[in-house]
Amino acid sequence: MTTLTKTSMIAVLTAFTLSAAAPAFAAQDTDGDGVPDTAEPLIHTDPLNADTDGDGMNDLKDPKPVFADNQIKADGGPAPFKIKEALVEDNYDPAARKDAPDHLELQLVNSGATDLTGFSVYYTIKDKDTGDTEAYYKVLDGFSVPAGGDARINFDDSGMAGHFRANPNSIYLTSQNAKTFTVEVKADGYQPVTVEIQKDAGGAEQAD
Ligand SMILES: [Ca+2]
Ligand SMILES: [Ca+2]
Ligand SMILES: [Ca+2]
Repeated sequence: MTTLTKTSMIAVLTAFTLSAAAPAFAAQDTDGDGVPDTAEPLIHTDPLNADTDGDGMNDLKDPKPVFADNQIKADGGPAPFKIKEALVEDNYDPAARKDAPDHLELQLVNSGATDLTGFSVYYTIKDKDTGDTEAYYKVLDGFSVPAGGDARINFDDSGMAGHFRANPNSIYLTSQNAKTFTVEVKADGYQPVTVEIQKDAGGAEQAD
């Protein structure tokens, strides 16, 4: 009886091991955050970013993986820059001279006498119908705005300078509803500058 039970258990364990090994590919976790690639879209997180909202807590441990607290402090002197243009649709790619897929794009103009560096951004995306809200914090490594000049921040993951990764499973890209964006931009030493952007219903679009 004991032997039979033991044999049965081994059979069960073997079967379990085989079945556990079989879906190993399906359970691939590219960014190593403990959330399988196939599960990331279900919780609206990024399969290529272990900390989708940028709050320092990885997607598995984060109780709100797409809602970062605002880490931008309202301290410093008056900002010598302003947000001249803010887009979440109808983007244009000047290099390729054609429409670009919809993404968050900000044009910053620096009216000061020194180059600005040390930028960080906090932005929220609110679904106007459901009220669902996402919030992201990002330090813009390598981004600067020259004195007396301008520069653009693009959240489109194209890999070019001034372009930063955005969550592909955000409600911005997965829902057709109209949305409100609030954006707060800060340069080290200066107070943040904010802007609000409205997005029409219809969902974010790929360029033709
Ligand atoms: Ca993952
Ligand atoms: Ca992730
Ligand atoms: Ca997080």
